[in-house]
Amino acid sequence: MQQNKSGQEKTRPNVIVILADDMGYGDLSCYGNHWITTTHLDSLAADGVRFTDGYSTAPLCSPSRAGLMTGRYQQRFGFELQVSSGAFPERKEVRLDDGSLGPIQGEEEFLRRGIPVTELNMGELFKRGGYKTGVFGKWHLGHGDSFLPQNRGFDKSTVFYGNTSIQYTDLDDPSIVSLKVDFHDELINTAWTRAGLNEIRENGKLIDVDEYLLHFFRDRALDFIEEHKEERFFLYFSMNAPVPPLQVPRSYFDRLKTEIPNINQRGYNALLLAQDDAVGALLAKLTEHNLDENTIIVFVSDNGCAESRPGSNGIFSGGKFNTLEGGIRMPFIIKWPGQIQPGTVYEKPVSTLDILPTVANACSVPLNEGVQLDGRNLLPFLQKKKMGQPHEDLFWKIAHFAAVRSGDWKLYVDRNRGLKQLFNLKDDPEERIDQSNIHPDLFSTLLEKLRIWENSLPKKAWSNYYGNTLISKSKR
Ligand SMILES: [Ca+2]
Repeated sequence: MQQNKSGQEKTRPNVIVILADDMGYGDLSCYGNHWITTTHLDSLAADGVRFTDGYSTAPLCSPSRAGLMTGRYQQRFGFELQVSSGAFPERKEVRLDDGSLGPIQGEEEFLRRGIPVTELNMGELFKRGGYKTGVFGKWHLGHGDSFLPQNRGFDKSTVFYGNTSIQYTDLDDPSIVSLKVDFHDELINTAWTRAGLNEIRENGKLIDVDEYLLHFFRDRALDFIEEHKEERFFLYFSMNAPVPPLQVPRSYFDRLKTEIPNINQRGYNALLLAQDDAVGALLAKLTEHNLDENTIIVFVSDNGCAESRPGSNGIFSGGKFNTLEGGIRMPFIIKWPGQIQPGTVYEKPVSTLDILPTVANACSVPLNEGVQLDGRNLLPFLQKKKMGQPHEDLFWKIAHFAAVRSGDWKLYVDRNRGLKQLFNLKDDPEERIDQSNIHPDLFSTLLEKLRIWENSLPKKAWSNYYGNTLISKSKR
């Protein structure tokens, strides 16, 4: 083990950030899923803190990941929208992630999209701070040279660059159940394929994968822990689940035969179980090497479940693409033995922005000097050393959607539909009762806060068509 002068290296914890793709608030049993028991993810909550009001910074993959990885509102560097969705952006952008037809944009346009090098992500910070860094799974933060994981702080990367990659390429194999569950399945060139950007690359080199992809990424993450068990490591396990294309090992599917009669719902929940077991394998590996006591584990999802899918956003309205709670409120858990009291339930609003400052602080990893983070170190709040709340306000903006969360109140904006609404999330978590007329002063205060925040942002660095095709299918 490397030791520095103070011996500090001995106690600096490892960090594992586990990200789910499109998992809804209600998909884990510790967040109310009654169909299945997600034993391992629930155990993280039992051993650490479960956030009831944890948010991602966007209801969409790339921008949400840009906020998570930098600890800054992604709009601060123009990263409001998806970097790309097509497996073959060099041909054309046939469809966008919302399912709508987008303008034709060539490869040159896509190559310039990503997190500017002036912003440091968690991989870069932890590498600088003396950690071994690895990312396994979905990247989706740009595929121009300067945006690739191997050029942005990750010692080891086994990833696909695009939005989704098929879990299992042999569709005739009876051991895997493949189900078409929503709009995603109709995306030409982006779903049910592992081509173009969705091929698997190890440190930038194309590799063939015959295994079930989630298990392949799990095993690479396990290898990474094994390889660096004597050192300090930062592991970003960016799982390609439970997002469609929905393919799941039949053993999981059959297990739910009697409990869940609906085939799509059964398949989706089976995938949640497979995902939970992948997390369980990581936990077992930590225990095997006696690393569990000195490893911080963060689990969160990047955005809510699309409303067209058989997943659950709990009681919330909306879902992926919009800034109603269903799109942005996430299952969010942190386990840190010895520092966070087991079984803590924290109810004040927190954000994926907080992950970077929290883990960097825990590991004495220096931050990007001169750059103001939007996230806060959550530990003093969780340990009740700091009273009050980490955030007075949280903001969202994506295409025509925006929102502000301020205490129990939420301003919701859908500019395409001319909607500006005020909800009290404590009494009305489903965002049904607009109180803008009952509390006009508060309403205008939040509108003004949003205006000031939006005015503080630079122009977005690129535009995507963000249509209403699917949003119009919204249950509201
Ligand atoms: Ca996503």
